[in-house]
Amino acid sequence: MAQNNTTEYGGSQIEVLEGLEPVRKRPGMYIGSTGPSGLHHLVYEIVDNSIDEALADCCDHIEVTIKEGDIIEVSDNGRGIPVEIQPKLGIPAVTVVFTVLHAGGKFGGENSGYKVSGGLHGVGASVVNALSEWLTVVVRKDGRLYRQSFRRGIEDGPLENLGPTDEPNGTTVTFKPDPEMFEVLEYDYEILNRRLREEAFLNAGVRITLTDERAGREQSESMLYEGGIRSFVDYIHEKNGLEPLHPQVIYLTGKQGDSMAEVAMQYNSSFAERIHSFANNVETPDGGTHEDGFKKALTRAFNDYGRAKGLLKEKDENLEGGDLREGLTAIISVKLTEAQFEGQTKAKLGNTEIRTLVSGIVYDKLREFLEENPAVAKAIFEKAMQASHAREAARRARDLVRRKSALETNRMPGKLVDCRERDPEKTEIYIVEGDSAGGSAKMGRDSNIQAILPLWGKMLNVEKARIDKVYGNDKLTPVVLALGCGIGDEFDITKLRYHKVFIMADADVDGSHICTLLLTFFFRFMRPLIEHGHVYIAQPPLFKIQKGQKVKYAYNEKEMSVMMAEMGQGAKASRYKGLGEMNPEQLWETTMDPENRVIVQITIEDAMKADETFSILMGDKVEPRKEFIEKNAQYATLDV
Ligand code: TTJ
Repeated sequence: MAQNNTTEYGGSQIEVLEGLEPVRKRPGMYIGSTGPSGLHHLVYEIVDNSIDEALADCCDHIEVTIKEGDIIEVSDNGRGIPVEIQPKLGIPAVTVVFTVLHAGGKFGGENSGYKVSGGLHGVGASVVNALSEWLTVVVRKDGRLYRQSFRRGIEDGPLENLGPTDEPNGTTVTFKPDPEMFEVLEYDYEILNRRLREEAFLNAGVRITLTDERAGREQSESMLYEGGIRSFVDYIHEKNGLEPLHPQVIYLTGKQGDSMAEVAMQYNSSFAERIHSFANNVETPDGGTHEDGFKKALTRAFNDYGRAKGLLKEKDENLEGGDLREGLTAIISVKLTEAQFEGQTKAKLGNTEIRTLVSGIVYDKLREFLEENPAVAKAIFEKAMQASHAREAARRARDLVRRKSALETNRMPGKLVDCRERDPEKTEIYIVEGDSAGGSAKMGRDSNIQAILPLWGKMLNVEKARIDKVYGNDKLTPVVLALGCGIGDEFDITKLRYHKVFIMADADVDGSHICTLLLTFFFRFMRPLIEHGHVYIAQPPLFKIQKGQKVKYAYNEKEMSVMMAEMGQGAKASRYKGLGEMNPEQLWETTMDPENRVIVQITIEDAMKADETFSILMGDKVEPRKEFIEKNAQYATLDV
């Protein structure tokens, strides 16, 4: 709050009144705006005074009423604003509160606990008075009733002593925002409700009642949260339908000198970070030292705990802060004597000593909590580990997309055996597993329209190799280069070099893994390729059935037995172990000849299934990854 500048004003009432003129000249300077935000700010400014009284443990109920005509009434059951004459000004203290700029909240500072009112603007009741067409304050104090009224900040008359009353102590302020000052005058119940609920969370045990008395929209809600910011976390989870990961909200608190900090936190099964920080009950949307201290300590506490308990192995890297904040809802609230709000919008706390205070409290208390709650610790740790893996995977996916310069060149992969025809509509590419199959395909193809791209030779055992490593290195770059249309958000279907893209793999487990891998890759990084129907599987036969000069091919066992029966005595069946076993003519005849071959056009559903299979193969849970990756790379809906 501002300093006590009362001496500057001397004893003259005229001088005091002049003090409020700047407020009416430049209202935006004091309340931010003269739009809806400023209008609502008037209410908070008055309520803050009652909150101060509550923080001094002298008030536990604050009532805010929107009356007919958008008149606001704020009433509390505190001690009542002092009415005795202020020696320096020669007028009652309550009059000073409403007529002297920056005079609010300075009474009884020593014994009143945390003096925290006046956050974002912190301009006090006199500013509200200056911007009100009229304002009336009623003080109930020690069985007596006092009243004073103002118009546009100027007293209607002196403070009146209205005589005895049975009512308990308290203060009531009623005001009507000045139409000359505000663009809009209508109050929004929901906006007030939201902010007052926040105040109720931030000030545990204080009941705040909001009532709308305006005709046709009468409603009222009383908000009291004994759990304070713990209840805030519960509320956020309930309101958003979020499932907590562990039963109790973790509550960490401590103080040092005049400052205190409290943190309430709980993880849920979502992936979003929901951290709200406050300084002196004012939200700090841009964070600041309190939030920094919290994040730093959270990361350190979990990593140290993980190392100590062997949850993180020697070779493992530390979990990053972001990993530990996935699915975290946290409220950080600090109270300090002189909050410094920084930045253009004063939305960031700047007091450096608060960083150390918060990080110290959070680290120590969190370590303690984790020691005492190993099951909770484990659940959180595992979630963060998953986040870490997903982050790694997403990074690889992005790297791949970013490698576009290398992928955009007209350079063709060394192993590509291209066709003569240049019109993509007429051409086909066969992506073939293994060098020997590549050799047969190269010799057996129609070199006018068919291009061959052999992949990987034989060295890749897909079952053993972590498939994500395939993405991590350059194994798929030749495919991207040969197709010519890039990947991710750079994908351009008009640059496609072959309108039919065949995946030709062995009819065995390895072969099907290759298919799965390529389809997953297309699905994630070149989805339109599938959507436009450019992708096919070329199916080589499994059996050759021969009788004399007569040769037939079967694509499965059933077909084979039927053919055997048809050909009769002397027919012999042999099983192809792989594409490499076929000679060029056989490969052409059975798998590549447009007149005879068996091909399957891949639909987006097929690719989606491949993607699922792939993820199961990888032992991933699909949904969580999906949500995570969707944020990071176009077409990359799942983790790679
Ligand atoms: C200050 O310390 C001495 C006893 O009175 C304390 C005080 O000023 N309490 C107080 C002020 N309670 N409520 C207010 C207050 C309430 C409203 C609605 C508006 C204003 C400006 C002050």
